[in-house]
Amino acid sequence: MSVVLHEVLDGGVHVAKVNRPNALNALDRAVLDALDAVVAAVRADSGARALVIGGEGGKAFVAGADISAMAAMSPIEAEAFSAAGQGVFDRISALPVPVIAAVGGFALGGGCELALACDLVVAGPKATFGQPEVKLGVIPGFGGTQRLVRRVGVGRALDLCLTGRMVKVDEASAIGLVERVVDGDALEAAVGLAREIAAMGPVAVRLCKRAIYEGKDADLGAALLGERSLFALCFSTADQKEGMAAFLERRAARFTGA
Ligand code: CO8
Repeated sequence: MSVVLHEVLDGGVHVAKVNRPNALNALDRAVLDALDAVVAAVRADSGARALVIGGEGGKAFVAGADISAMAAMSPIEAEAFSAAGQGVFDRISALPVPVIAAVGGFALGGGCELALACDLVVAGPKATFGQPEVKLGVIPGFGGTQRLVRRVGVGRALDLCLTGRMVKVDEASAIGLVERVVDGDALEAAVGLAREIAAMGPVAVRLCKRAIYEGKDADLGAALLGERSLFALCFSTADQKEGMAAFLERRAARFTGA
């Protein structure tokens, strides 16, 4: 059985589930490689509209990097493992389509970092986040110190990383770690959100994601110029013509992604 289950639902929604429930979906090299293969498949699929990442088994999204695989690592091996994880998570972030984390349980250490690498986090009632690495005598190594600070700010990132404490879903939502809290199944809700986004103009969705990421760390003037260029680029698409015509004709748009 594969350590990452990958399926493509109708409408171009890809779903990947980390599948090591007996180890609470801990990330070892095989899982990282399998996630990377999913990312490559999504990138190669011109019909892809979104990727949802979840964890199998109900109890955990991902409970961290695999501690048994790390325990005896040399510094060189640890650096290579960190680089491998950072590389995969960077490629997840860089996907042109939206990536949604479906967190139904523990998202700790590398699991919290995986959620942070996604564009949106949908969390169920039992979702629990944290960066407990200090309890193990190490620091986050899959982007946690950097993506967390960018997401929740310096004070909150320090609070989480220095104490290693676990954060329940309400606090995670309040500090901006989670975009949507749902009562039911996080994966189902994340797929629903992916479908909602997939119904929008596909080129516009990609360009919107690009505008936000390319502009967020830039000077406002340059960022607005970038937005203006991407806005203008939308007018080269059939989707812009269809979307606006459909509005004026009071009917649903039929986007083709062209
Ligand atoms: N790695 C390996 N195995 C794990 C992990 C993990 N991170 N988490 C859980 N497991 C395994 C347990 O060992 C146990 O296996 P077994 O049944 O064979 O004994 C099984 O999953 C079930 O776990 P528990 O019995 O512990 O379940 P509980 O309900 O009692 O507790 C917890 C659940 C609280 C989630 C607990 O399992 C826990 O604290 N897990 C570890 C969480 C953690 O510390 N995560 C951070 C790891 S470090 C990290 O992610 C760094 C990322 C950057 C790496 C950089 C590269 C060098």
